[in-house]
Amino acid sequence: MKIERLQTIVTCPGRNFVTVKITTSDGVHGLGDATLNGRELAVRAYLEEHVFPCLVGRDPRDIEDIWQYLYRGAYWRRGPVTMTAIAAIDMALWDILGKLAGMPVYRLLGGRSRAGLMVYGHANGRDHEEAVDEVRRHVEAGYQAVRVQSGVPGLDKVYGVGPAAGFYEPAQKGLPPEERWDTALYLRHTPELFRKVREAVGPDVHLLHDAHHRLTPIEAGRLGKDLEPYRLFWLEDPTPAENQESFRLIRQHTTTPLAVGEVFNSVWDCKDLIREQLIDYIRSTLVHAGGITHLRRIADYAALYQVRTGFHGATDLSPVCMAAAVNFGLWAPNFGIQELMPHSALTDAVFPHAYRFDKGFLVMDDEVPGLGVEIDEALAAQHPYERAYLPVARLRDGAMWNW
Ligand code: KDG
Ligand code: MG
Repeated sequence: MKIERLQTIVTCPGRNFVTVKITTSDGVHGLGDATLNGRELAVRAYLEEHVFPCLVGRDPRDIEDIWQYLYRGAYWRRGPVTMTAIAAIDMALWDILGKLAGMPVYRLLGGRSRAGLMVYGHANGRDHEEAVDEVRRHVEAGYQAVRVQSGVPGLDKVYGVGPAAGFYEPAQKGLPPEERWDTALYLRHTPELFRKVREAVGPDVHLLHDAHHRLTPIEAGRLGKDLEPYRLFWLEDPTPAENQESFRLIRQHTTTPLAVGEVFNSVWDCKDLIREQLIDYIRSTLVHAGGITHLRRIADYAALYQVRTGFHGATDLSPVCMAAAVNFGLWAPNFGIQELMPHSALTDAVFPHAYRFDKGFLVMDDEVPGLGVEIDEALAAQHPYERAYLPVARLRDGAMWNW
């Protein structure tokens, strides 16, 4: 059996997605997500110009060798574009292997460790009251874990909060929008938000929060400490993690659990964070960190240090990635939680999938072979790519800051 055809399918059913489709000489095909928000066409070019020509004629069952060929063999290692491209190929090959075996991918990984993946939804409010209402709405819908983000008085736009209650999609058509940021205002208002939410929903709901890289380590330590009375499930991306050592300072100041990694590409980005137990959840996900083959290594390494998974699951991770994440999470013994930001009905129509939300969990019917996701190519073609970017952030004096 050989890899015969490799394609990218770029579509914008409301937001952009890049999908890899690999077809074998036996007519079996597999799908992989290759979406890198705001840099979609760089991954497509990397795949089409530099990866696809090298894979035609190879045995699609040699997943490990193909992974090593694309990683070690490229000489230039890591980086978001490379690792997203490798991830897409890897996912598609696991999908093919599952279809060949007539089994879901989680069975090939070692079988189920659990019945379903606990997910967290997004409660976004333009102010605290709206955020509290959104948390209540999620709890009524069955969520056991809810991420809470709120507008900050004095700031026009804040990460995680859209123009209407609930809905939030950060990527915007056209060129990158600019947002103003003020750490002092954010630090003043956020503990109060969680005081109100905890008071409204009681002790049992898991509450999460994403600081989205905005703080310095000592500011993050202070926020973690101020949030301790409200018993968060996690505080995410408190500070940029290029410098893994900086998390030591945060840990010295707070027992609020920490989650990091949605922008990581490989185990090398989180090796020290895990080994020194500076984090509690690793958020790297299949599409941006080398696919199932590499995430399995990261998860196994993390398990040695009691770090659990908490994979990124925003709308820019396509249903192909989510299907892979569900398979992965059904297996991973140290699974922690999965982010779920539901896709639009149109996106779900372009990518029909076997996973579904059920009372706070993502579940999948038992014996769907492969990843359990397909693409409706005719519908995808009706929604061509539209340039879109994530926003950028500036401080009040105009200097660039971390978005
Ligand atoms: O593409 C970037 C988004 O996925 C990211 O900003 C969302 O931080 C995010 C999250 O936790 O979902
Ligand atoms: Mg995040």
